[in-house]
Amino acid sequence: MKKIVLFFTVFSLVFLFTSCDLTTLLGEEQDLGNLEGTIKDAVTNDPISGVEITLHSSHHTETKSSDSNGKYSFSEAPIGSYSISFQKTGYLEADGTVEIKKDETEIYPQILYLSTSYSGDGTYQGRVQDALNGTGIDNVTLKLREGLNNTTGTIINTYNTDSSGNFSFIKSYGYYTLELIKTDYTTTSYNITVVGNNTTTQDLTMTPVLEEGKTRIILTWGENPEDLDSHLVKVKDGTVEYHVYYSAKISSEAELDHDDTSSYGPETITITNLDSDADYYYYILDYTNHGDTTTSDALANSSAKIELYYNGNYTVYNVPSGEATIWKVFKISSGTVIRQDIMTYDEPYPTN
Ligand SMILES: [Ca+2]
Repeated sequence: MKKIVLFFTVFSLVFLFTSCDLTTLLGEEQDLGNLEGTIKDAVTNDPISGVEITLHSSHHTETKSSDSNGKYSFSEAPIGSYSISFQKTGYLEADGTVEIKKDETEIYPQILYLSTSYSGDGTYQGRVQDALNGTGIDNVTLKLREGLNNTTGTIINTYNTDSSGNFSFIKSYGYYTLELIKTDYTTTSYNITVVGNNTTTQDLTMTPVLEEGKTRIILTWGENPEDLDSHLVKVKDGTVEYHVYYSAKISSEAELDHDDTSSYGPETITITNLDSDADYYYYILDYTNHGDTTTSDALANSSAKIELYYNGNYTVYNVPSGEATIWKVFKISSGTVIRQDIMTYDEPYPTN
C-alpha cells in the first residue's frame, strides 16, 4: 500500500514539474518590465555610444548597445533580479545589479564610464549633508563595496565623516557603491566612479527618519547644471490649491526647505498630511537652461535623482534621457503614486 502511495506521489510531482516547465516554455502569463539608462564619460561628461550592455539571469540573457546619445533600453524583459554589465573597448568594464519590475520602466542610475587611460589610484571626496537644511552631518558611516548598486556584498572599506560632514578617501580606479549610515537618518547609497590620478568631488545627502504621516520628496543632482528646481502642485476639484517652488516655499500643508542654486542640491519638499482626495503633481525645472526650448540636454545629463518617502515606501526616480528642461516625475492621485517620467519643454502649471 505504501509503495502505491509513493508511486502516485512521485508521479504527481513529476507531472506537476512538467506542467510548470511547459507553461514557462510557452511563455504564458509571463510578467514583463522595461529598463533604460544612459552612459556618459566620467571625465568629459560626453555621452558614449557603442557600449554593450548585457542583462543576465538564470532565465534570461540579452545584450543591447548604447546609441549616439549614450542611451540604451530593454523592453519587455521577464521580471526579476539581474546582473548587468557595461563593456566597450578602451573603457573599464562596469558591473552591477538591477531589479526589473512588472509593467514598470526602471531607469538605471547614469553610468559615469571610465576610460582605461585613467588607471591608478584616485581621490573621492565631498560632504554628507542633511536633506532638510544642507548642513554637514558628522560621524556618518560610509561603507564601500565594489560594483554598481551593490548594497549587500563584501564591504571593502569603511570611512567616517568628520565634524563638518566631510569625507575623503583614495581608491584604485573603478566603480563602487557607497552606503551611508547614521542614527536617526534613513540609510541610503550612491554609485560612484573613482578616476585614477584625479580628484572627484561630489556632495551626498541623507534625510532624517520621517515622522509618521509625513511625505518627503528630495531632489539631488550632479555638478551641472547649477540650478534645478523642484515644483509641487496640488489640484483639488479641478482647482490649483497651491504650487510650492522657489518663490512660494510654504503652503498650508507642504514646504520647500530651500532653493539650491549651486549644483548637487538637495532641495526637499515635505508634505505634512497628504490629502487623499486631491492630485499632486511633482516636476523638475532646469532653471539654468529654461530659456532653451529646443535642444537642451543638460537636464538629462544632470544625474538628477528623486527620492520619495511616502506611506512607508521609499522610491528612487533617476532622470530619463531626452532633450528637455522639464521632467514630470510623478503624480499622486487619490493617494496612489503614478510614475510619469515625461521629458518636455512645457511647464505644466503657471508659476504665479
Ligand atoms: Ca534650485
